Amino acid sequence: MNDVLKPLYDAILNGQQKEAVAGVQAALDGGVDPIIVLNEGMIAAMKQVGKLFEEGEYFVPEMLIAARAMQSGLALLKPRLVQSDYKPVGKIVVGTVKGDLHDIGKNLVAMMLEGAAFEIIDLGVDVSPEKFVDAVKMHQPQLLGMSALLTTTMPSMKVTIDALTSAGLRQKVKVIVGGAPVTEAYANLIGADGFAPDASRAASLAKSLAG
Ligand code: B1M
Repeated sequence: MNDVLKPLYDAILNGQQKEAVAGVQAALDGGVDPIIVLNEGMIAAMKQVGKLFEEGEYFVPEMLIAARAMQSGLALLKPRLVQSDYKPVGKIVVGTVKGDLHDIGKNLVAMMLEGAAFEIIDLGVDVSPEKFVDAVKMHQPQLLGMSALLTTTMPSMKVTIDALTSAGLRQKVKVIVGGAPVTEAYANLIGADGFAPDASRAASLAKSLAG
C-alpha cells in the first residue's frame, strides 16, 4: 500500500473519525488518485474490519465506529469522485433492502451514479418491497437499484422484483442489484436486469441500461 494511505487505512480500522478525514486530505494533498484513496485506503480497511469481525476480534460497536469514520472520510472525498455539472441522463431509485442497515456501499453507488449524471432518489436503508414499488410509481425512474449485504436479506430483492411484476411495473423499469454477497448468477436467478460488483461498474451498467 502507498505509504500516504496507511494512516487513513489505520484510522478507519480503528474507527477514528478525525484521523480518517485528515487521512483523506493528506492522501489528496499527496496527489493520490481519489479512486485509489477509496479502494486501497478505505474499502480495504472495511474489508479488514469484516475479517476481524468474523474472527471474533471485532464486535458490532467496532464495525459501527469504523463505518462512521469511513462515512466522514467519504464526505470529504465525494466532490472528487463526483462531477455532476451536466444534465441528468436518467433517474434511478436506490435503496438497501428490507431488514438490512448497511448503507456505505449503496451510498458509494449513489455517488458514482450522481457522477455519471443520474438523478438519484435514495430511499435509504431497510426499504420494503412496497416502498420500492411506491417509489417506482411516484418517480417513474428508468432504473431501480437494490443493495444487500446480508445473505438473509438478499431474498428481499426477489420479493421486490415480484412485487413490481404484480403491480404491472416490471416492464417499465430496469432492475440492478449488488452488495457483497450478491453475484451475477443470483441476479439472473431472481430476474434482475443487471449486477455490478462495485460502484464504478454499477454506474457503467446503469448508463448502458438507461441508454
Ligand atoms: Co455488518 N456484516 N452486520 N455491519 N458489516 C457484514 C456485511 C459481514 C460480511 C461481516 C462479516 O461477518 N464478515 C456480515 C454478513 C454475513 C452474511 O450475511 N454473510 C455482517 C453481519 C453479520 C452484521 C450483523 C448481523 C451483525 C450483528 O448484529 N450480529 C448486523 C446486521 C444489521 C442489519 O443490517 N440488520 C451488522 C451491522 C453492521 C453495522 C451497522 C455495525 C455496520 C454497517 C454500518 C453502515 O453501513 N452504515 C456493519 C459493517 C460496517 C459491516 C462490514 C464490516 C463492512 C460493510 C461495508 O461498508 N463495506 C461488512 C464486512 C464486509 O463487507 N466485508 C459487514 C464497504 C462497502 C464499500 O462495500 O457494501 O460491499 P459494500 O459495497 C460495494 C459492493 O458490494 C458494491 O459496490 C460497493 C462499492 O464498491 N455494491 C453494489 C453495494 N451495493 C450495490 C448495489 C449495486 C451495485 C453494486 O446496484 C444497485
